[in-house]
Amino acid sequence: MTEKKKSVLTWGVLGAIVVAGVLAGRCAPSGPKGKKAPAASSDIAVAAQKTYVAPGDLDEYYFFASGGHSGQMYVYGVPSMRHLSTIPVFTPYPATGYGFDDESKAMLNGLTWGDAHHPAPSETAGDYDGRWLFINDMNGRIARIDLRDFKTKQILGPVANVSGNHSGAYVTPNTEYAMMGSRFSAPVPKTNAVGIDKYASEYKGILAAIRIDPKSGEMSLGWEIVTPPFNWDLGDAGKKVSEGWMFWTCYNSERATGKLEVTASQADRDYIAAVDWKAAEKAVAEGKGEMMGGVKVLDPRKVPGLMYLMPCGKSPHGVDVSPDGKYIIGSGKLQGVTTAFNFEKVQTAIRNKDFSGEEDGIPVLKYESIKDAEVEVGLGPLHTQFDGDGYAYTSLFVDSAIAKWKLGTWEVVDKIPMSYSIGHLCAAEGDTVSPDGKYLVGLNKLSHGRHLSVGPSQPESSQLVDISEEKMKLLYDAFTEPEPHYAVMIKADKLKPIEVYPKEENKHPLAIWDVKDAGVTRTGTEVLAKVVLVRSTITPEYIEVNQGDTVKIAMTNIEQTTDELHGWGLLDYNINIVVDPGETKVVTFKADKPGVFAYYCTNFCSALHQEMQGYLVVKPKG
Ligand code: RUQ
Ligand code: CUA
Repeated sequence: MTEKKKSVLTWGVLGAIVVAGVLAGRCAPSGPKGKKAPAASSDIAVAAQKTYVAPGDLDEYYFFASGGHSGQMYVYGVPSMRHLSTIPVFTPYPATGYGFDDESKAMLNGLTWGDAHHPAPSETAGDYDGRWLFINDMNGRIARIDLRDFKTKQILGPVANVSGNHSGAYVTPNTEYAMMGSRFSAPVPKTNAVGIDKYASEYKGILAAIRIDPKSGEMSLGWEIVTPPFNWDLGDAGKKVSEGWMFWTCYNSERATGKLEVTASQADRDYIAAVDWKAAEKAVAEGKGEMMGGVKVLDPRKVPGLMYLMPCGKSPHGVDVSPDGKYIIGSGKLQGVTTAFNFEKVQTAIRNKDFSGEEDGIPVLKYESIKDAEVEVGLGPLHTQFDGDGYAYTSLFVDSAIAKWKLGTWEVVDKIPMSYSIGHLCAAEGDTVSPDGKYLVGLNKLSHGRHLSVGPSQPESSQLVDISEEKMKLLYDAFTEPEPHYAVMIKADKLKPIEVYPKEENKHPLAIWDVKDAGVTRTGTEVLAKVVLVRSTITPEYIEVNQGDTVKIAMTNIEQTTDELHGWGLLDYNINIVVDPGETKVVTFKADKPGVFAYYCTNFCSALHQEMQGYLVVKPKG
């Protein structure tokens, strides 16, 4: 915010906010059942000022939250917490026509939902570089969103052998790989339908690396590692001193089946896997590994030095590497402490073969030898993020709070309650080599009573916390649709999104830029209609085909003006295309229903938007 704007805020808006704050104090803000004590009016005024983004002003950060089983990604601005956009990824989205045109339909490949969990921005030298955003889907898939236009460009998978891909899409510090892993171990290959009674011996876990082309971001199969049938949960890539290593948590190291909340809680510890991914790369290059389902699978027994197990509190969830790469933070989900493992000690233990056992030939490092501290953060530590001043922030699900603590001295310096039941948290660039501090968002699992009631299907609450000072301060409650599991916050000036597709970049073979070129051609029973969309006409206004024809409509929006989108809706054929300025989209369908059907522009585009319409006439057979 500029100084000038700030002073305007201080004397103008802030005055009004202070009054509002005093009023709010008097009327007691409606908390759950009205029992909550009102915040001091000065706190409200400060919070309001810190989150207020004046009309026309822009937010400082992009906040990308996964949409869980909605299959989408939500985009917010921080600090306003305004919802700016929804990026459809694994689910068709009529609002942008995603999943209706030939290209996006092919990408979804018949699936109509996904469970999208953990977004991971591309990195250069461990810092977000603003190019792409990767996100995993439980169904063995991973997607790449291009941050130049905020569109999903590629979906890879379902990847062979991976089952219940929860433990992705963590990227390595120079975006060499995005990761995957099986949460639901299964026989490999899955078609080998061995009964659950053979779980402990015949079912396998898989950890997988997806290769990313450094220029284009194109993803391809990398390699996989076969593991005991643990449930691989979350991960993080090593950075700086630990660069070249990848860490993953697991639960159910008991290899149990049935009621896991009981059966998978027998041992005192589970594990964090430490994988030397550069060694994996080398082993694959040397021809080690077995080809299974089109991907090279490494067996850690045959590649010594590839993988180690770090004992961790029972059922850990997040594993998070500190900005300098020195510490690996992991917690038993039901414990009151989180453990800071020391990467150097891990290396020493590996060198000295300081092992406490093994699992199917994978050495287990001695807990006492690799841990630096058990930090008394509070109950239910799930996930840790960092600021730029050497502090860590751990979400506490059971305590419903966030603990702030110091790396190195391990003292807990502050705690703030969350409403309610925080899952993950997201600090500004908080998992990079240079976190910004400033803001943190608590992604809460429950929101009851903190918003106008919308019936039983309740939104989730995301709470914005100021972490710029010693004490954390709650600034704002925002609400999202189900179900953000994880989020990332990127400095807004790192992204340079385009607002129209430049005409000269459109290389689509069916693009046309002049209404004179619009029209219908026929080859046998195949009809091609080249269509121009521009205010306020769809040219041609009339398309005639015969019943049974295969109709391909290629439409180009020839606008080069910001926000001038046009749509092409054909209700009777369930077709809904949205074309951005400068873009060409194609839809192919069989004209199997005879009759007269109107098509029309679905996006409000001009005073004569309503006139932007036409007719498809399908002449009956015979
Ligand atoms: S994540 S909270 Cu913890 Cu994939 Cu769901
Ligand atoms: Cu074009 Cu409305």
